[in-house]
Amino acid sequence: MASKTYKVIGTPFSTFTRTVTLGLHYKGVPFEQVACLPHSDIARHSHPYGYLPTLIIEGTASGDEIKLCESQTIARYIDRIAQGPSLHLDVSAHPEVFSERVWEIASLVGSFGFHAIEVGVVKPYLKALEEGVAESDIIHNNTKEVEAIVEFLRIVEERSIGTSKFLFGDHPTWADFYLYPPLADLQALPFWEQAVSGSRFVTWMGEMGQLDAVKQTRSGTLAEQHGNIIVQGSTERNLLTSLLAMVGCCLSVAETLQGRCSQAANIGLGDKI
Ligand SMILES: N[C@@H](CCC(=O)N[C@@H](CS)C(=O)NCC(=O)O)C(=O)O
Repeated sequence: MASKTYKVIGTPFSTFTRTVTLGLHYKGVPFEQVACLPHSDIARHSHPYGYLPTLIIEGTASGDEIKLCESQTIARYIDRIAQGPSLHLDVSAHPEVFSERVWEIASLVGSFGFHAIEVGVVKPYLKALEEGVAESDIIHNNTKEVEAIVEFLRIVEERSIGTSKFLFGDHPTWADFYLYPPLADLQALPFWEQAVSGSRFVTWMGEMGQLDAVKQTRSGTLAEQHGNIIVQGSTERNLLTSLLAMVGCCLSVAETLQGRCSQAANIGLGDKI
């Protein structure tokens, strides 16, 4: 019987896609990555709502191609096919901590952190830069949004093991792999110090940066591309436009929901949706 092969559908720019590729690299599972945008033909063909990522499994016993979507589903599958190295809490080292905390953080990142960082700060920053607003003004105008990130990180900090190298001990867990991609985007922007100063995330980011899986998934991310904006000068505007298009694609529904919630809040429906 042929062995299974794996294809990840999603641009490296997508933070949820990076969570999955971090897990695959960390566990040494070979895969091919198809770097497409959300709602592109291939994304729509792979995911019922055209989102990223999807994992396509070929070479199954039935000969059928299996498409798994939703990053937490894919994470469970990766754990099943490659049990080690573990991306879970070591309960023998930390019997006092509920192991479900790892998934609590993963879910909080998906539901709140992604929104606070990507919709709240990354996209407005790139948009303002593209419109020619001075960076000092952008920083000044985003104080409230950065405060929301500080609050989110405080929530993560209080639910993780404060004294450990990674969020839940001396090896990374899925919680670290969910939090890292949006924080790596933030680290590329001038809000980073304000957002993390005095928190565990300053050293945590350094520890994460040493992981081979992190190095292997950097290409094509905002952190890498943003470096090009700074050094390339004349191509800056084009690059910004394409980065903005990429972030915009990755956030279209999140933004619509945000708009709907704030309209509802204006007419007093905030607590009903
Ligand atoms: N719950 C999904 C969320 C995936 C997600 O939001 N992906 C972004 C790219 S990072 C996307 O496809 N966004 C499309 C949109 O917002 O329309 C998961 O965990 O896989």
